[in-house]
Amino acid sequence: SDLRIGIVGVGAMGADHAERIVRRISGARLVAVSDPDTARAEELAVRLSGGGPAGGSAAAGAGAAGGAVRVIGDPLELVGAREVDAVILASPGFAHAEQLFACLEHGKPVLCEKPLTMDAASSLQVVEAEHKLGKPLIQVGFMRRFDPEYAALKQLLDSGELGRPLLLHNVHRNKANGPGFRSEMIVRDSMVHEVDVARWLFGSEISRITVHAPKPTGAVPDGVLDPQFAVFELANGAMADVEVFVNFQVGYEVRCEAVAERGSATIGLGSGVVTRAAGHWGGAVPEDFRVRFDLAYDIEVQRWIDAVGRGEIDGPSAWDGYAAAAVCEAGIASLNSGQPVAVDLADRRTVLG
Ligand code: ISE
Repeated sequence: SDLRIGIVGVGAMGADHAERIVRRISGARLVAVSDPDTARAEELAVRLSGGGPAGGSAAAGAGAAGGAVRVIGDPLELVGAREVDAVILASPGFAHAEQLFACLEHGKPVLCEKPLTMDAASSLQVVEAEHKLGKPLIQVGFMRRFDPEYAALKQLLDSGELGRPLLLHNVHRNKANGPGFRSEMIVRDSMVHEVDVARWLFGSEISRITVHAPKPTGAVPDGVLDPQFAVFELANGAMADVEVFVNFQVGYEVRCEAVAERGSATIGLGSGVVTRAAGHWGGAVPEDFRVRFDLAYDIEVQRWIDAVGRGEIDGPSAWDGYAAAAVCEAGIASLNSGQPVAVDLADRRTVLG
């Protein structure tokens, strides 16, 4: 029978996941949502109750394929609710720690959007609490691992065909973000993706990070450092550079080139459909991550649902979330000091036994 999903936080990402669960994912059904903005939660619940692609009202939907979606004010009550089998956390990062502990307490599998938590210490507590249960329940929403282009790049590097990977060049641009998206968030919410990508592609922890800030774009308020340019030094000797620019104005662009001993490989060139017309040639630039990583999210969530059904997780773990948090914490320190900062990472074998 279908896994009954509750979603905490129905802003851009949570609402996108809600649509995905209702319209595209098999083996799962949306039963509850929670959001501090009750009107937003109510609107979504009404729109998605009943399930099918045509949508329908909550009343009309009762008894239809998807069933009704309940709005639960308190996110911790949603986590504990009897009708919720598994949880998607799409709340802001600062709310994650408490909600993750509630998921662990109730034994509920959880797909937690990044960042796992706001700092390394609380992320490590989450890792330890999960480890004590003896069963992994947490998957972190590093969706790029499920993007077919990133997955192909990973496969190519792992095949050894290009020899040993040496360098990774990353570009990560957003069209725009609100003035509330401060310098630390650019590290913790945006650059965190490259942190995970570098660790994952190269199969090594990041041991040192330097985050430089060029003179900011005029598109941000005083005090916000955008763009940022970071260098990661990995424990295996490889290095990665990252440009993160979250107010690029044009659209969403994520690119990555891996350089190995006998070749290089680039993904994210965005040359999907190229048209030639009226004296121009070109294609579209995606508006944001929901468009660019649409398929990655679908694959991520479907594989998560399938794995939860088997009592497993099938993706980035709480440890991956913790390691990324430790790197971002060092990254924020580096942004403030202008100096390289060593990453303080607990010993994996000591923590996980
Ligand atoms: C957002 O939260 C994401 O996760 C996107 O992938 C990233 O590009 C964006 O900068 C973040 O704000």
